[in-house]
Amino acid sequence: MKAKLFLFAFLLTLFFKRSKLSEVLRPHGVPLAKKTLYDPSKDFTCFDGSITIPFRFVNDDYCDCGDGSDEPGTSACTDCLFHCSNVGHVPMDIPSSRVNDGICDCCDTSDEYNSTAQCVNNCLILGEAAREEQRRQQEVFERGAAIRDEFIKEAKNEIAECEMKLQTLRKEIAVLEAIKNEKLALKKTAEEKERIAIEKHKLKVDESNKARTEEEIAEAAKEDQKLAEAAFIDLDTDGDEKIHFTELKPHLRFDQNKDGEVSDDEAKFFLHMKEEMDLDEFISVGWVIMKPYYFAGRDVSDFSY
Ligand SMILES: [Ca+2]
Ligand SMILES: [Ca+2]
Ligand SMILES: [Ca+2]
Ligand SMILES: [Ca+2]
Repeated sequence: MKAKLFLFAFLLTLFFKRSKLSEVLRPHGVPLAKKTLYDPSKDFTCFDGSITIPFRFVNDDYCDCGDGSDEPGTSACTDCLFHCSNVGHVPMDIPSSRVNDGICDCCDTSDEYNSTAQCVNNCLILGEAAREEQRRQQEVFERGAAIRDEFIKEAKNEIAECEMKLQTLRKEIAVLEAIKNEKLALKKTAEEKERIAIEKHKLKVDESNKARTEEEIAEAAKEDQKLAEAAFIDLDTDGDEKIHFTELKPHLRFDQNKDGEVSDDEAKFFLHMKEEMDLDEFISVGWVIMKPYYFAGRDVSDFSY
């Protein structure tokens, strides 16, 4: 146990000796960055440029400069900072009012160089603890970083896999699109063929209907002529192949004013106001006027010819 304590004390002493060697000489309380501003071979000019004083006035515990720059290592000036080098641990700036105030603020005891405070330099122990904590945090960080890297790697793999699936699906979509377009083209062609066929059929039906209608009209005209011829024979009572108006007078169906007799004019009316009419003229002119009167009160289907 004693041997271990001795070894620790020896290492501590060795460290401080090395630290002292590596520490750059400068006025008390001056950070390394401001070392060049304090040149003992020259008079000292306050940082604010207000006055120049002999260098021995630096850290003489009397505040000469308005900005306090001549007293970096004492509490003579208010609102100034004192720099602890804290070799072995982290450097620190403390308010200069804490210099020689009897309380140990800097771990290297440099703030209490002229006081009764019994400060112990524990920078190495604190520094080691801080470094240990830093190492621990670094390890935590590295473990976290490794986990994060693993996650990133997995995510990248998943993304790559998804990309491949996406590519495959896109290819399948392209194939299906092509098939769809082909089917649509076929459908369109079939529909066009169907449309043309329907058009042709419709045209044929129309033509057929038209032909049938013309045929029916011709048939009806023929039937009507037969009726006219039969009526002519019926009315030509003396058989001279002419209808004389007197041959119409006995038929009361031609009594247009319904006075009980067929007048001469009423009879001639059906003969184009002439006295007589042959068959051809009767068919083309007379029958058209006469037909409704001829069949008045009679059923055409009963009429034989
Ligand atoms: Ca001074
Ligand atoms: Ca102090
Ligand atoms: Ca006659
Ligand atoms: Ca009459």
